[in-house]
Amino acid sequence: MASEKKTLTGSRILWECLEREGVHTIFGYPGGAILPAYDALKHSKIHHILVRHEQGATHMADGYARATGGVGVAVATSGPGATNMVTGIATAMMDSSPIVCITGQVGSKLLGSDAFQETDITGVTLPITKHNYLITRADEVAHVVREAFYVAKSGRPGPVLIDITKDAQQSNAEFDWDAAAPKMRGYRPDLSPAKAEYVKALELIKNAKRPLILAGHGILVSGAEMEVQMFAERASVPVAMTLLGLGALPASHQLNLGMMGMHGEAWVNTAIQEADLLLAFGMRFDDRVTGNVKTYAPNSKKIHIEIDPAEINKNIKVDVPLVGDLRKILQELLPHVGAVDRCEWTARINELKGDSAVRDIQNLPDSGHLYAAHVINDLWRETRHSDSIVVTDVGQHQMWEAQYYKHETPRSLITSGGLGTMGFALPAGIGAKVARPEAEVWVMPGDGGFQMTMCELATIVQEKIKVNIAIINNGFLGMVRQWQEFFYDKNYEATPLISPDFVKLGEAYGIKSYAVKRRSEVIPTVQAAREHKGPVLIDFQVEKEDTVYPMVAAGASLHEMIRRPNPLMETGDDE
Ligand SMILES: Cc1cc2nc3c(=O)[nH]c(=O)nc-3n(C[C@H](O)[C@H](O)[C@H](O)COP(=O)(O)OP(=O)(O)OC[C@H]3O[C@@H](n4cnc5c(N)ncnc54)[C@H](O)[C@@H]3O)c2cc1C
Ligand SMILES: Cc1ncc(C[n+]2csc(CCOP(=O)(O)OP(=O)(O)O)c2C)c(N)n1
Ligand SMILES: [Mg+2]
Repeated sequence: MASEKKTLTGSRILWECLEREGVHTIFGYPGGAILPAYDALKHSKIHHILVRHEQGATHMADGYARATGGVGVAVATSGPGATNMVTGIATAMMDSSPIVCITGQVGSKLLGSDAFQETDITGVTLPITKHNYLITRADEVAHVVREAFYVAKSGRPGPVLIDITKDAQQSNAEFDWDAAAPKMRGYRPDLSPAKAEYVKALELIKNAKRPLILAGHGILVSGAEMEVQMFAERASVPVAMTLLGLGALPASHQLNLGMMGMHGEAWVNTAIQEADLLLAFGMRFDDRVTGNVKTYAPNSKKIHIEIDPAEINKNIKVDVPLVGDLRKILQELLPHVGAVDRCEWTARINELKGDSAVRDIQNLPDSGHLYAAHVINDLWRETRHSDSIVVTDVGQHQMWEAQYYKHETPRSLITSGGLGTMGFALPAGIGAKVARPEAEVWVMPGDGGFQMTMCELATIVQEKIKVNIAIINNGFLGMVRQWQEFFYDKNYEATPLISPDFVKLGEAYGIKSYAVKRRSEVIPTVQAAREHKGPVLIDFQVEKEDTVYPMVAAGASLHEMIRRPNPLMETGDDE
């Protein structure tokens, strides 16, 4: 669009800037302090999706961002509308997801007077946003919005909040898009390593006998999937994945070892402990990944490629930090990386893999019990050749999904990793489907997490959003029950959970709904859901007291994993 100056209200400038940023859909909930902006939507092409709770709006924006890499937008009123966004903002912050949250605020003259629905939301969200702004004048809107989008998506992405007073929305200002271009002198998202660091890294790579790539979420953010695969193949380096990195390298790739960490594969964790060189690509050594840091990978040198300097040496001391964009750094490294024979190391890893059959649940005979692993593995087999996205909630089902759904493509798993936010799946799944309407979206919550945001079923119906919902219903807050089983003498305090009849609930919203209790029913029901044009809800009633194996207990060393006792004795009920 050609640059021209025109006089508009702050509200109209807001939407016009969003349009120019490429936004076509926003997720929100109105109220008094944001009403001028809602009123001005009539002048805009932007589609507004009415959510049922502002937390849902933030997770939808987050799901939208994670499905595409673009910026998701959520809108709320002041006070309770804004505070309802806090969990979603913190979720996006922990997982480096670019969202922009716009909140109405009381009139600028009332600020600080405890006016009706006044909350200092910039104060509240200061530690959980990458940056936030309070706008009190219409002439600030354009440059703040442009800056907010730039900050949200550049460097290490993250959430940005814009709080706009009611008078700033209502009053007029001259709108000049070009003049509002971001100019941020102190903000440097484009760092790159010094030449000497590259030399040191290449030396370590050349001399390593037992190297491992730790593949993280930064690969997806950077769009470095190809470069990582080329690096791994050229130097014959096996690859271990973080939860948020899954899909960065196809699960079926021969160098892909699977997930690391607390519920990762035992052979992956042991390989990390035995490695002599760790190449951390866009991952931040979360405590779910390292176990006890004192005993973490004691014999290895470490190269950390990471865009955020604050992550270097934060959890794990590294030998060579390469600070900058992963893709660009790998492009620099690749021409200097040569082929190396790693027969011994590969043989050792294959030996470690040898005892993995204990988790091969898919090949167990049908005992009449329905396990979450069966459901997830069957869902994977049915959807593996389509462009599908699974959006999980938090808990046992999340870990089983990571273990049994083999992600072949980037951004095909969307999950809350760092904050572990229950209630994430349904709204984030809505956001993902809005962002990628051509994709087949499977929302996979537990019975606990689903009940935290199930109000968004109405959003699905009102907006005619085709998602399939696979509730993994075990009658428990399963992951907490598992910790009680292991560490609190099976004292199941506050973890047994009753739920409504999910089929009736779905039907009350006009959603086609099924209950599945037997393994033989899984595939036909998944097929029926895929064929149905509208949204579908499936209540998978699985084993109540199943356990996620293997597991590193909190504080234990990474290789000290609790293993499945016997594949045929899954639960107390079974014995
Ligand atoms: C119940 C539960 C159990 C869990 N168990 C496990 C487990 O067993 N295993 C596991 O792996 N996780 C597990 N997690 C998830 C874990 O908590 C972390 O969220 C996850 O390990 C983080 O992965 P990451 O470091 O790859 O991603 P992030 O936390 O998103 O970090 C990505 C890093 O990449 C950097 N980055 C971003 N963009 C770029 C770029 N362009 N170039 C370079 N760097 C970039 C960022 O600055 C950041 O440091 C679990 C979570 C829950 C809720
Ligand atoms: C908002 C929130 N509250 C509490 C927790 C702690 N928590 C982690 S997993 C879990 C149980 C989840 O239960 P459910 O959704 O049924 O999934 P399951 O583990 O049974 O698969 C709880 C309570 C959390 N992660 N998020
Ligand atoms: Mg449950």
